[in-house]
Amino acid sequence: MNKINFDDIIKKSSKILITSHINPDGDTLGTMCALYGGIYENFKKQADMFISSKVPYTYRDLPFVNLAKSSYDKSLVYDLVISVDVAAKDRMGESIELFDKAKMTLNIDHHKTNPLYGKENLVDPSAASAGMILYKYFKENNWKINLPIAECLYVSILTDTGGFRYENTSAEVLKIASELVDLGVNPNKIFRSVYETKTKHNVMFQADVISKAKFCSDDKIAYAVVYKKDLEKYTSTEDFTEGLVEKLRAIDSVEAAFLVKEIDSKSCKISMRSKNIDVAEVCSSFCGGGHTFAAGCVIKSSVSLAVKKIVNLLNERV
Ligand SMILES: [Mn+2]
Repeated sequence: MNKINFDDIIKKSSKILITSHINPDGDTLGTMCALYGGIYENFKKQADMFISSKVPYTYRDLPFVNLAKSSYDKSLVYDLVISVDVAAKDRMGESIELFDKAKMTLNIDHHKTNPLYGKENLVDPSAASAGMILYKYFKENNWKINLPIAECLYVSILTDTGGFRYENTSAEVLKIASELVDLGVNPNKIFRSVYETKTKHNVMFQADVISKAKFCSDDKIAYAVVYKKDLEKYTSTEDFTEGLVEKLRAIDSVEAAFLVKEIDSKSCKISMRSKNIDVAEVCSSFCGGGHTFAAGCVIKSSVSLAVKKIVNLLNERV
């Protein structure tokens, strides 16, 4: 990981924007909000925050998240734009224009497929979440971490380790989580807010999608499809597909699972999970990427053709 002098960059910048990635998750939002809080607490500077959509229901309690906006004046030139947990520039959504125009850019991420697109890059693929990288930077550089900042960092780590269950849950992850608890974070309160407040509609919707899942290669591959018309029935900001693909991967025979979300008749979004197969590599065939056992991509084809293409690639690997 590069050694950069982020403190100096912040001191020199008066207009700062922090951007999360499209379809925001707990890591990108938690890291963005922790950085917002950190910059305010330590430098008394108020950064702007970009979110591509409404705040997902799951993260409604995250400190500072309601200050994030999904539109900024395109003519603005920021001194500094920081992307967090954004694996590739095109995952920024509309903030990419502001990123490209900024005088300085910093890319804080942990995806192994990250091409180091920032002028400065703080990228560590061994980190369990982008928030872990930020926490370590805060500690090494003696940033004050107050309770709201600690809560944001905790959400980043909690969600990217699947609630401290995935293979990236190392001793270091638990040590940092414990340090955040020492700072006042209440694990039960955050767990309930993030994981145990689904609406009835979401639970019923997920049960319906799972019940229609398909299996192939002796049940080593599982997949499910969410059609646009089904998702449109729900107007909530809740992410109706969160956790779905993990449920398919949990099936004992399954080696690789994927969820296909129809965007329109010619494109669909894929989330892929595996137990041993490198799905970041599979997704990179479609210009996507991510982590070894959790990756995603967008395929420019109908749902049925996308399913065929992925099953073919996975078949060679299971
Ligand atoms: Mn992440």
